[in-house]
Amino acid sequence: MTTPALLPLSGRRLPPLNLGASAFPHHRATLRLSEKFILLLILSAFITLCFGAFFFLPDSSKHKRFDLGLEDVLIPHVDTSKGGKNLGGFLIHGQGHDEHRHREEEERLRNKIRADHEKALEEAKEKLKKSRDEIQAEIQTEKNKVVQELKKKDSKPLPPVPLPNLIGINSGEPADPDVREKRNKVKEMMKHAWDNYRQYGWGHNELKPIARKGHTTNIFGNSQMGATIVDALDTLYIMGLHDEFREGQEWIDKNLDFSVNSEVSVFEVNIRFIGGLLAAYYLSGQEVFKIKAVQLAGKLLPAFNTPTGIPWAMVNLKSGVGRNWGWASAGSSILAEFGTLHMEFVHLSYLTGDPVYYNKVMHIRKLLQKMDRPNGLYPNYLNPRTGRWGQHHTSVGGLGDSFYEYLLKAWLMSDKTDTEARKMYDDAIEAIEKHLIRKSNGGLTFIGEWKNGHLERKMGHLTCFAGGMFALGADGSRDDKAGHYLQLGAEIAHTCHESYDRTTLKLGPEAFKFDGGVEAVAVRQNEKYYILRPEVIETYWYMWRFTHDPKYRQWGWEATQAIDKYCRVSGGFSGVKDVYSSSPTYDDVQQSFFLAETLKYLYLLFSNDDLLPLDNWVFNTEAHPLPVLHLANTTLSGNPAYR
Ligand code: DMJ
Repeated sequence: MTTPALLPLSGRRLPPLNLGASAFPHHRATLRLSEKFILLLILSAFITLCFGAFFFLPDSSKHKRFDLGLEDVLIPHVDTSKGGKNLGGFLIHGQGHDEHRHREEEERLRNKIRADHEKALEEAKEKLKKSRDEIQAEIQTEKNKVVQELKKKDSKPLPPVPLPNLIGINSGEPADPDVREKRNKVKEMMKHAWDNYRQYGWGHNELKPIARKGHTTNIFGNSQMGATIVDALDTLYIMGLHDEFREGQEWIDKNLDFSVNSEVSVFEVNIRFIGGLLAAYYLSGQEVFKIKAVQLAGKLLPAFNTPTGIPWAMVNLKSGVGRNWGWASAGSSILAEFGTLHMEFVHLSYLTGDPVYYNKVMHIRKLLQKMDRPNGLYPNYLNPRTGRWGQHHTSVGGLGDSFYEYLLKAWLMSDKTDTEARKMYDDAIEAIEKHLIRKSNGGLTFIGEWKNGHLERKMGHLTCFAGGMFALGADGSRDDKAGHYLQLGAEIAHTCHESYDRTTLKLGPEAFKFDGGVEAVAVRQNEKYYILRPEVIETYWYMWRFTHDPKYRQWGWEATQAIDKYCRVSGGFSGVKDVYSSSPTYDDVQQSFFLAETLKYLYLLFSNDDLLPLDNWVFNTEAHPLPVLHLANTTLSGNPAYR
């Protein structure tokens, strides 16, 4: 094989080599031809080697520059952590000083990680020196901090609105020493009820005054929501029990939490909690009550998510899932429940400027207006899925009562501008008078219950509130029948007083009959109980305000004494199981409405009329006073605040 080095590159022969003296000076004279040949051989081998090496060098074309129009140099790289851009395996770097900066940054990060790591180790060592309890306490403190922060976020002040006329909050002291004494007695009873709840049931919904511990029912769900505290606040306030009021306020501020997995009655929570909080806010001006009321109302809103907008009876405060009572006819919602939201919801819209609450209750009203009413009466049951009535039962007592009350009070609360509500009230009352109100053989006026075209001649303790309602609605009644309705109120008050007077304990039964020779007396054993209810005393108070007939104070005092004698125990006040028994047994429940309503109405009965005057205040169905809203336009829906 011929060596490529010996072949001409371009076809020309190579000239003989002249190696000269400069290459091999010592041998110049003595070099023979054979030596020259060997040297030539070595030289050609060297040249061949160099030439070959040239072909085996790596292909420099692979290192060609990308022309990006930048002064960047491409270096094969896959790590982008220094801030370069990776383009198909090449990292584009800025100029040299950038690379330097990246290295510095990398170093700084490494140092920081090292320092953090050491710090964490130190802290862990310190923690291990602490006891388990100390560690737990620290965790709790941290948790509390987070909760407080969340609360702060939730408690943003609401936009200010002009406060309505708040007249007669601190008045009412009677000049007559006898009346003053009676009033003081009622205040002392309130203190007894509160102090025992404070001692034995604090934070629970209600008190078991015999067992001396907390009590609750399904209407409040399964959590401790302090129903008695919220329900009692405004009574404490108007009685001047300010230390107790402050205790209650503090508990509400720190503990009343609505993010609980608890299924509550929408109606009860509205009348007791929202009504109680709003009244406490208006009386005291303390923002916390308004904020809590609005938070709670937000939790009730999912109950309205039904095909018709008629709310479920119950709602889970956490999940928002709603449902109806299992006992209600055909899965229906209850008239007295979904129809007793108006006052509180209008105030919520007024205070927040958010029409959502107002719209919910107005939607209910509009729906009811469109429906057929058998004999002009509203049945107690309405199915929220179909929008159809359930059983055709009508009552001015349980299941129906406060729906009628709120029609009248919507009108009063709007400064008599909500004439739509007044018309609905007038129509309903006319139908009730025609079909449900009768006189007994002994001359007692009573309100019976309508059941599928038949009148049941039985009246409930709950129905006794209607005496006060008729009196309250007398002024402004259709065809100038004010005298008639005041008279009707007086007759109902008389009948209900009879139901008390015909018992052994002088306390009224849960329900009483006007049938088969029986007049205003309970017949069935399970209707003979008295659970500290307010309705009869409520009617005495309204009748007193409108007539000043001393018999109402007298009847109220009889009831006060009977309650103090038969319901008072050392641990508070209890309901009794049989008002006809001379040795009654207790039900061992101090109902929250005893503090909210019964004692408040008694206190008002022995106060002057300038305490919470009825021209300025409207009491919700749980006796929580809400101020009249003097709105500019003729109907609430016409007020810009509600659009
Ligand atoms: C109260 O909670 C309210 O008055 C409600 O409207 C019906 N009754 C109870 C007390 O009896």
